[in-house]
Amino acid sequence: FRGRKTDFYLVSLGTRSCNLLADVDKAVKAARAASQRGSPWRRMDVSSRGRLLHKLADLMERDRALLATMETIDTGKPFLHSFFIDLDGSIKTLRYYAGWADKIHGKTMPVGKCLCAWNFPLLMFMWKVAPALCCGNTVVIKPAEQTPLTALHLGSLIKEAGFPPGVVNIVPGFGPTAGAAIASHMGIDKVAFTGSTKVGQLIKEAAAKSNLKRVTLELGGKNPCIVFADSDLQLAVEETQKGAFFNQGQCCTAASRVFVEEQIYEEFVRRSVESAKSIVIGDPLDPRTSHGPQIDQKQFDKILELIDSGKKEGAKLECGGVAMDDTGLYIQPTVFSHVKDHMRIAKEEIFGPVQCIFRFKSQQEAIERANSTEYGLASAVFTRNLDRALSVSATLETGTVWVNCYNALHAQAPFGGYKMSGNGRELGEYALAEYSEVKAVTIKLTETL
Ligand code: TXE
Repeated sequence: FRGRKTDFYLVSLGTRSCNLLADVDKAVKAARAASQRGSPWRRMDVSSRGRLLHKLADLMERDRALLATMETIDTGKPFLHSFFIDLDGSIKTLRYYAGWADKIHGKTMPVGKCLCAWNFPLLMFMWKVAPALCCGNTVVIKPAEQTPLTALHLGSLIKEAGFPPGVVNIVPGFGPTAGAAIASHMGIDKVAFTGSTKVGQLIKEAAAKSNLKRVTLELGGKNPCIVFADSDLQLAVEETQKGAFFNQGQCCTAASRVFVEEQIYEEFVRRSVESAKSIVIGDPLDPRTSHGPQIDQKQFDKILELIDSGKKEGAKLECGGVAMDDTGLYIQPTVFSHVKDHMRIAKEEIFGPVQCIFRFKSQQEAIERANSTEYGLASAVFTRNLDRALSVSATLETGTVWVNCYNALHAQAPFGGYKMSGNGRELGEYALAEYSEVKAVTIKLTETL
């Protein structure tokens, strides 16, 4: 996969990168024109809008194998994951918002007298585009430069479904050019971004310096899992490890800090290592594979450098820790035990298949250490005690808490981060507010009711 993938995306991007600013401008103009008063998109009744979103979901179902293959070629994630997880999630998100299209309405309230804003290419596309279209907006999308294939194919499906021209505009390109042009464009009202915290800061700055466009950000995480001695041990081992290694560890929700109560620590580590060693690594297009390569050389090098820092700082490398010999950008699933909070692997987002296991003594200590990070995206609690599950969930400073499960994401449930993991919420009813303006119209009545 190394090298071959690079050739692929240069073919699709090469001819476009020369005039990106003009392309972004053209896309914004097309989106603005498509949302003009009187345009087919503005005139379309809300149930037809919902029907179009359903039609697009039908076309994605028709092209499911093709889209899953493209997603695997772009990202290196195993084909069965693309087919069952990414496609399933994208189609469900579309159908969920298709159902909302005719249910968005204002509220009337009586008042007294007064004067009176790359790791999952397809899913990220849908998490943003489906609620935006559901609310009647027009959109400009820039897929990550590493992974443009599925977005481009979706462009043709959007046309085939019958969305009016200009409603969805796809501009593949690089961050500092196309991405920056979008963030500072005067003709864009809102930007939704998924990526690194550093770029999230640049986007907010550009938004503030241009037209104060609204910004929602879904950024990094250093997500804690707290495993109590009273939990179902095998379930906790399996879920936290899936959380750490899913998508080759390239998840903003990766279970990157696993805190285990001291009584079960050694056994938890033993079972985690056994499980990590049984993972099938290989060609992601082969359906038997459960672990593919990393996305690109830059990420690959960053992960190995962080693994090295873990060894140097004194964490115990239990398994993995190295690349597979010259087959591509593959890194063996890696487990570190005896990780301490001050180590780089405990603080920085690794974005690779590295599980870090910590030991704790008391509930209070586990909560404090879990919260002592600049991030606040997701967390998990493993216990059979319902009271404890609820009270610990309430104190964790993260937008999502999973109890006795991991990565349980649904189109209906809001997703987003506290602190430097981002602003705003995606999915569920909450996302609708991010893509609509609220207007209060107050009418003075001449007759009292
Ligand atoms: O991200 P970037 P990179 C984290 C993860 C990873 C690190 C770096 O820790 O190791 O970020 O990854 C666009 N203006 N996540 O370098 O640079 C770029 O084109 C506007 C977490 O790939 O943030 C791409 O579309 N846009 C994460 C997107 O930003 C710009 C997902 C992501 O690239 C831009 C990915 C600019 N100046 C990485 N510069 C998650 N939250 O899941 C770049 N971009």
